[in-house]
Amino acid sequence: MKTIEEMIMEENKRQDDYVELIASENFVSQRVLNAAGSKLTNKYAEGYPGKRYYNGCDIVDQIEQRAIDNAKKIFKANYANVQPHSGSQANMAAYLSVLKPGDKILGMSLSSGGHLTHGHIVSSTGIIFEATHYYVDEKTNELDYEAIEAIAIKEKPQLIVCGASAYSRMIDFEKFQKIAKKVGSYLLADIAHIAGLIVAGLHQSPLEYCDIVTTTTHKTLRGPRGGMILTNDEEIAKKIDKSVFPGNQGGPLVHIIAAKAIAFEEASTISFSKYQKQIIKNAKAMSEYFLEKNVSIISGGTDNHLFLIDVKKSFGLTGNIADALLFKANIITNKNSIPFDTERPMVTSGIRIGTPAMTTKGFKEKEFIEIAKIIFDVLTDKTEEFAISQQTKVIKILRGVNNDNQ
Ligand code: DSN
Repeated sequence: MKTIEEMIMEENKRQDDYVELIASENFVSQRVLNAAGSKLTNKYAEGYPGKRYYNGCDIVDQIEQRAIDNAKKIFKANYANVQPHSGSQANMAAYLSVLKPGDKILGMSLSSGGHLTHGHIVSSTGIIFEATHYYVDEKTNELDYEAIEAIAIKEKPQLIVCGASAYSRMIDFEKFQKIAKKVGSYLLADIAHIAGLIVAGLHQSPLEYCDIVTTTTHKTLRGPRGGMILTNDEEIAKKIDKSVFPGNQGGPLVHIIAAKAIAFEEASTISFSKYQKQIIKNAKAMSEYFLEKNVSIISGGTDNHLFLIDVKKSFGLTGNIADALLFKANIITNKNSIPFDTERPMVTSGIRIGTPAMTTKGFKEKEFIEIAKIIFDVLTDKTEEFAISQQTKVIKILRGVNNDNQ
């Protein structure tokens, strides 16, 4: 039987041998990795810096305070809670800080690009709260703020969620704020996907417009797997603290909090801003290649780190078949529902492509266009034999670049 250590070595090799285009994944620096794998994992620290339930927390107090200070600095926020174990837990803790079970939330539907925790029926957020949804416009596949306002007026939610997991256009938080004000609801922005772009000033920041902001720390932000909640409202901040601990979690993962502190420090550098700019340039270059080939891109392009291909319309394939074929060519994408998809979520009509991870590995427009060409050829040919024959080319492209995050 293989040991876990052997399996970790195999996973390390897998990460070296595949082109990683899952929009929510990234490769952290060695410093982040060292902190996440440190002896801090041995420590219990229920509570907050200076107010713990156990002794021996003086060092982890300093670490958590550093993570909080770094987060506040990069997001220009008055408050940060760095304890949520994940984006989903950040969302639930944030909801329960200002809502009661049974209250109504209004979020973006999953097939339009929203997240399960924005009130989908299979998520506890759709079970505990009464959830309603808004959709992208059927023609443009972009957010239609007038339509969202009409739904908000009709539904009168206590909280509106903006933010997405599969939406390639800018989100106008100011317009959402106007809608929330009009219907008297709280406004929460889930910036899990675009957090790094916001830190680099490449996307409008929601802090000025939203009551609460949640995020993961491991996507464009390039930190360890985890969540975080931000706000500028002093009263809401107190409620969030209580809702995270003891409301939703026990002891924080202090090794991960240390890794978050390092990632936030890295995110304050000029090289991080350059990296974020390159992510967008790469996504644009790749999507433009596909558009030239008459491939159907949802909403006709991208302003951020990802885009969706309608593989049914473009290649006569379902998302699950397309991502399986690409996997044979050592290219990892994920099947993804597209707006108004008629296929089930395990099948789908689309694939989602993101550039953050391979931009970290050093890919520029040239490499992304080379990969786009291979994707186009594999999905046009449709045979496993052809896909497998492309592996050598993919690995050659991978070996030709240097990771810029070590
Ligand atoms: N699973 C994440 C994503 O891929 O977007 C969202 O939680």
